[in-house]
Amino acid sequence: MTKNEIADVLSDIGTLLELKGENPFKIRAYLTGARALEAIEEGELARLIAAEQLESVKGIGEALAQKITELHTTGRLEFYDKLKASIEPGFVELLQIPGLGPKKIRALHDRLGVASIAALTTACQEGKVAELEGFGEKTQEKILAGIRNREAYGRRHLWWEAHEIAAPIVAGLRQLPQVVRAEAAGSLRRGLETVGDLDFIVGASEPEPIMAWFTGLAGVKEVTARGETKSSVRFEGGLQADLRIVPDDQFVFALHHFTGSKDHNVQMRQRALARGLSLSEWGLVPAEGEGTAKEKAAEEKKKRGAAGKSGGKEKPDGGGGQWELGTETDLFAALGLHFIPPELREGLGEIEAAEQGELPRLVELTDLRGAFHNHTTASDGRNTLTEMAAAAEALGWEYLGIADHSKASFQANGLSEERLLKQVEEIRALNASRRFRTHVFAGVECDVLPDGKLDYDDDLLARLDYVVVSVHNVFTQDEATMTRRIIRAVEHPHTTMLGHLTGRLLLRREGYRVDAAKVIDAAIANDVIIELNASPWRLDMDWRLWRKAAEKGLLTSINPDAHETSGLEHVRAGVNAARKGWLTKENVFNTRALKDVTCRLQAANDE
Ligand code: DGT
Ligand code: CA
Ligand code: CA
Ligand code: ZN
Repeated sequence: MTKNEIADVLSDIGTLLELKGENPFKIRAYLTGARALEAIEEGELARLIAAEQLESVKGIGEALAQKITELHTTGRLEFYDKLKASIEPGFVELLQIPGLGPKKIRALHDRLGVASIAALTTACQEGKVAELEGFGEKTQEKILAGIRNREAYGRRHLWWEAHEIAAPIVAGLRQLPQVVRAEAAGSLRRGLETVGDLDFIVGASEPEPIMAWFTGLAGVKEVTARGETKSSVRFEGGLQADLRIVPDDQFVFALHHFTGSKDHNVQMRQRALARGLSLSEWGLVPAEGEGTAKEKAAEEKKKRGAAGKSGGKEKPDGGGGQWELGTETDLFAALGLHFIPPELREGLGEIEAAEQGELPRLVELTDLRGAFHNHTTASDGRNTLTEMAAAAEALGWEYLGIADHSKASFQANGLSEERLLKQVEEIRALNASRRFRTHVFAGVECDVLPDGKLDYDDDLLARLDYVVVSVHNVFTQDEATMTRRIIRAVEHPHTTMLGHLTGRLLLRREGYRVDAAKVIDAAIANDVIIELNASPWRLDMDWRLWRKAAEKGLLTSINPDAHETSGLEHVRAGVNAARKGWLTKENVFNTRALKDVTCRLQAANDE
């Protein structure tokens, strides 16, 4: 196990012990141990364990050292397994409600006998929770809202989490000898920020062994349907998945249909009908009762033939008039369209653009050359500056922007002026040492105070390479006040980019109210970048706003907001969102080369 995985286990133990009402000193020892572990480097941990010197680290005592060693060497901990098994399942569920920590759950249990979400709902509705000491009306309302949100969102899952389940399944399907082609379709393929269920499409001649493999997957909790060519399963964690197996000559039609979206499909079918064709998940055939269908189809085919592009051909027997198309590119071409990337298939004008050859050349993951807005152990990150730099180098990035929290974010261990200046020195020294090929930019994620002022003096901000400004508190302001507050921060001469525009947490928390159009205009007017926060649970600013904003001239930066080395890879989720927002490489700041980035940051500082 890595040090961050071990730290997760220790924090988890702390939470579970607290749920059990254990001794607070014992609980704190685990949390302190987790923090201490995060602050040392991976290599250092291995060395300390080998030398049996873990106890020399401040915050790690004998008992903890032993547990860390066990986790590090075996990846397991008996004590932890037993502890987990001893907790009522309803308790763990209660932890998922925002605002409910172990202490409150304990109190609810001891004083009201609450041990499940259902019991808690009743207790809230009867007003009993509000009467408890340390709770009150407001807390009760918040808990109820949390439960309602959970119900409303409960059936959807973050794209990232769905992808982590789907990717190995697609890979596994492709390994099966009967499988010709396999793909994950649906909202996952379209890169939507949340996913309702997974839709696997397989082209194969012999479905039975594939079905058996799929329904027998290790993570499958329940098989909800099992047919000859279609099965549905539910995984641990509640995500469901449909598998459809079709003869390979239908694969393209099934893939297109089940990729959706529904709106896109409706428009595609209308387009087909207007050409005398009928498009469905089964194929593309002349529409019934349409005299000119075949002629129109033939005409279209001739055009495509002249363009010399696609490999589509009619079935040799020609009997049913079924089109045999090898790829989605052929399918689109059969309807006179350029290939439409799945991310754009939302029925928002992509078909018109594809007809006119005006689809954008969408930004790709490999276009990124670095990323801004990343945290380290200096604030609330879990990897040190050098670990983050090493990880960026391993990704082949030319640069990495560090942006730890500012002092007003005390709950995230925000940096005082002195600590920030010290970090800037460290970064300059790291760059000078040439230890990594990746250049590190010294920045900060500076809190926007409730009145729109920034959390540091201008003199200090001027010494940084760049400044991300973000709202982290007082979310309850009305829309006009919040909009004024953010615009004031955007207008600050030292602001380089605006962090997470709305502060939303997908499936957990709505964003604060803000007039996005006004903020976008202010950002453009002040040459400020608005980030596309790529954290899988943020993806903020929302993709639905990007197309228009970019047309007006807004620049974005796909920022992972990484709090550990693995978080840097979240840029992939950001690229999905950017693509859904019709963005090209030119719209994204961190596709630029190091020298161009340096140039722009310096120019902004000299103004
Ligand atoms: P999700 O699962 O809620 O995140 O969203 P999708 O888009 O994956 O939706 P899903 O799983 O219900 O269906 C997959 C695709 O199948 C959907 O995007 C379009 C297609 N589809 C499903 N039902 C219909 C329908 O009633 N009409 C049309 N035109 N297409 C449908
Ligand atoms: Ca789906
Ligand atoms: Ca589905
Ligand atoms: Zn933030």
